[in-house]
Amino acid sequence: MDAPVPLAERLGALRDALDIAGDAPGVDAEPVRALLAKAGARLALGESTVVALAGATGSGKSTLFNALAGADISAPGVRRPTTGTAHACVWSSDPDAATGLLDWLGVPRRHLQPDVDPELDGLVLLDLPDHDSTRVGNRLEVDRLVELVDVLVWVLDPQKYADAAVHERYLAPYAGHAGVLLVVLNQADRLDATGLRDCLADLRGLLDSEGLAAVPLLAVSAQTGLGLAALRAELVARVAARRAVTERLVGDVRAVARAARGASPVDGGGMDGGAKDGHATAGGAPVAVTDDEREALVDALAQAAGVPLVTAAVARAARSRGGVATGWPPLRLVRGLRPDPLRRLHLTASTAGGGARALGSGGADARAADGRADRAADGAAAGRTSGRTSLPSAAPVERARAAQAVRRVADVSGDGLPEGWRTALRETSKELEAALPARLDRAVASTDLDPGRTPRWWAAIATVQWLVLAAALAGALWLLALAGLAALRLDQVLPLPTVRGIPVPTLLLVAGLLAGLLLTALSRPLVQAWSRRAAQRAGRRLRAAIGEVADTEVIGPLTAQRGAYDRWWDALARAAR
Ligand SMILES: Nc1nc2c(ncn2[C@@H]2O[C@H](COP(=O)(O)OP(=O)(O)OP(=O)(O)O)[C@@H](O)[C@H]2O)c(=O)[nH]1
Ligand SMILES: [Mg+2]
Repeated sequence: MDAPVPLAERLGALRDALDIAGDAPGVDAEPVRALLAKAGARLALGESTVVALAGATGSGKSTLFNALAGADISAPGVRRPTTGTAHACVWSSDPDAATGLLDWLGVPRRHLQPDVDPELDGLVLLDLPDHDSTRVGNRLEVDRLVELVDVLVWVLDPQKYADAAVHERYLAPYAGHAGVLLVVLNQADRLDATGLRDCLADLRGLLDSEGLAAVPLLAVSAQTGLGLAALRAELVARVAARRAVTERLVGDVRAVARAARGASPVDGGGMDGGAKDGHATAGGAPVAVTDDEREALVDALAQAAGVPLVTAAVARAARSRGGVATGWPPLRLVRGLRPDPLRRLHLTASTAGGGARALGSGGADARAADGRADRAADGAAAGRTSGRTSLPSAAPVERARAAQAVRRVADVSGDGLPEGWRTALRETSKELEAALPARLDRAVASTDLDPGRTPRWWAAIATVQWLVLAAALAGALWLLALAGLAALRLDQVLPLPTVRGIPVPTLLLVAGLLAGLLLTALSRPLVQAWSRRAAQRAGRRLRAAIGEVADTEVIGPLTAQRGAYDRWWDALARAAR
């Protein structure tokens, strides 16, 4: 067997658990907090051993109490019920210490033993009201004190010793930390020898079946004094060991830790949520979101963020830039008048300042962008730098796909967890998903979409374009001049040079025009290829930006929450060992 784990270590593990996941969604940390508070308070009050006599009405608690105290402190009942508030009898050479303890216990009726038997020094004996009282106050008082005392002596009597209410509610829960319990069968004088033997055997069997085999069972008679010496010896042993406080707390820690491991407010969890037998995979190997799952998420988010629209716009912008660089000069003019497809989406190819600007002309444009924008950040920023795009809102299908992908990550993160925690992860994923459109839009808006400089040698094409255009213009002017001379009947004055019979000005005009158009047509595939590359580059950058959003806004928080559950589980397992 392993060495017993000290209380301090267990309490430390509980504190760790709280630090790690006390605030995690779906974690019911309240019982852990309450126990730590109780343990702190009780340990500060010293090592006195608080023993309570508990039991049904008329079982003989007060008579037993008086017999052990050797004085009539608590009046045994002639009329039932009698004891309504707890009484204390204190054996202590340091009565002040006991006073603090009794204040904490909330027991005002106290009796100080005048001559303290050194064997019992440090014993605080309580006579409790009846747990089965018709008075609610009595029952509440019992339940309160049962939680606080170090040792519980259950006083049963021959009539009601098998009462299911006592066994289920008060005895069975201590299975596993029997050190807290002691069971006495009082009024043994009322039974004959065989009756007592049968009764004891029956009760023993019952206790054993409840996992309380280690709990001592004593037959006593408060009236005749039978068995009182043995009971006293039990108490002396516990008082001397000065372990009752820690044993009780160890029992509490184990019970609370076991219950808390599977508990969650979402499924109403508690002890039966798979906590007793332990959950198979929680606390096991860390759950990781695979690359494929991440890719699927990034795909869905990229769609929802309008990445295809943006890359198409980048391609158009690049084609337009390439056209301006290589095209026939007059056509460039027309191109220059067309709106920039990136600007229309409030996207720019500018890298200045690291972020794109909303280039909209004013409020109306900025409001149009609101489908995907963070209203909170909007404010009066319309038209100013807002880091938002004017991309249309994601279509419902895209939204749904993104939500599904996010939920998938939540499900993967919740693998092997109790249902309550899985549900809590899903709830978190919904919150994360709701914040995504604004984050994605910002990621797109701050991505550098610059198609890049057009290749240098394209300048050569531009020069040739100008040359052939100049040739065409020269031809045109020449022809115009000839037409003017013809009108004045002077066309025979100047000789008209020809090349193979074709007049040079005509040749200049036609060849110049054809060459310009041919050059434009030939550079088209070059521009196309270049713009495709620019779009691909922008697509990669956008995907990286979206991937970052997926990591920080979805995968990160969900795996962190999962990690908190695992570590909560581990810490509680350490506490419950
Ligand atoms: N024969 C016999 N009678 C006992 C014994 N112990 C207690 N009684 C009697 O049983 C009756 C009830 O005893 P109490 O000590 O008042 O019982 P209690 O458990 O304190 O009852 P509540 O305070 O009502 O919860 C009294 O009349 C006692 O004299 C015993 O060992 N043998
Ligand atoms: Mg009583």
